[in-house]
Amino acid sequence: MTVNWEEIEKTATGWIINAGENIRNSLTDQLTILTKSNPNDLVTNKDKEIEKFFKKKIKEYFPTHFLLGEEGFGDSIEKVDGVVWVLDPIDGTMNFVHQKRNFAISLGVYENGIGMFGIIYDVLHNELYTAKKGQGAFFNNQPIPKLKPIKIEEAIIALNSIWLTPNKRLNHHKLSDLVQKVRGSRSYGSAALEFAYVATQRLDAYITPRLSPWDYAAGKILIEEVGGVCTTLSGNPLTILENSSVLVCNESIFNEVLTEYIEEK
Ligand code: 2AM
Ligand code: CA
Ligand code: CA
Ligand code: CA
Repeated sequence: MTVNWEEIEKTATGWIINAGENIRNSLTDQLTILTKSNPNDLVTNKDKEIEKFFKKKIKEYFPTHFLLGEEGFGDSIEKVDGVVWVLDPIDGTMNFVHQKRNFAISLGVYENGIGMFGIIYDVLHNELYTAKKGQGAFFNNQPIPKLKPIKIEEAIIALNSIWLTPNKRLNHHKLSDLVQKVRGSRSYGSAALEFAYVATQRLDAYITPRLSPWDYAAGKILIEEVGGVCTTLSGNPLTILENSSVLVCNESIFNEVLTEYIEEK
């Protein structure tokens, strides 16, 4: 099967811009809000609507491709073979519901497990991050420069403050040491945007013990195209087949962050 990546890129970008416009035009509409795994894990009718829109379009335009989507309207994927569209229709649903900003549509298109094209659309700011394997990363179609080395004392890192409290996944004392060592810490509540911020050097690292493939499918391609690093919190590669912990990092501080400050339980 020969894949026309230019066509995928053009078509997917058009669909994402349309979906974003749809969201921006409906921000004052009444949302139907449901909870998923716990009372703070939200999903709305918009998340589902956008994923269904992609499902319909992909089946129509690219019938041999698969869709792996957060809301479950896509295919159940057990192997990485073929072309898989990994979609998070709204990344940062809590922000979407409560703040009406700081959420994104995230799409990574993979071929046989390799990330080929990634796109993260910051809907409220109308800002588009794209990446093509081996051809660089772009912010609103302008090339994003390669990441410059930094010192850990001057780094700004992103993490959810819950991981600084006693928890079952990470040694929170070590992470607190990191927060004290670096220049600043932030929490944006959208993994895709946090990837995009590390890729554009607004952040220098993002640490999270629990993400799903649709949270990082696009971000992984973006960060690798600017010379950044993205692994599990054990330093292993990420796959689109299972949930994972994630460290996204400027390469110059990657080893230090991983070995000195991260200890998984
Ligand atoms: P979501 O908004 O698409 O669910 C919030 O810190 C970040 O973690 C968001 O990118 C959010 O994606 C993601 N996330 C992954 N699993 C989650 C869960 N069980 N509950 C809330 N956010 C989750
Ligand atoms: Ca969710
Ligand atoms: Ca998500
Ligand atoms: Ca989501």
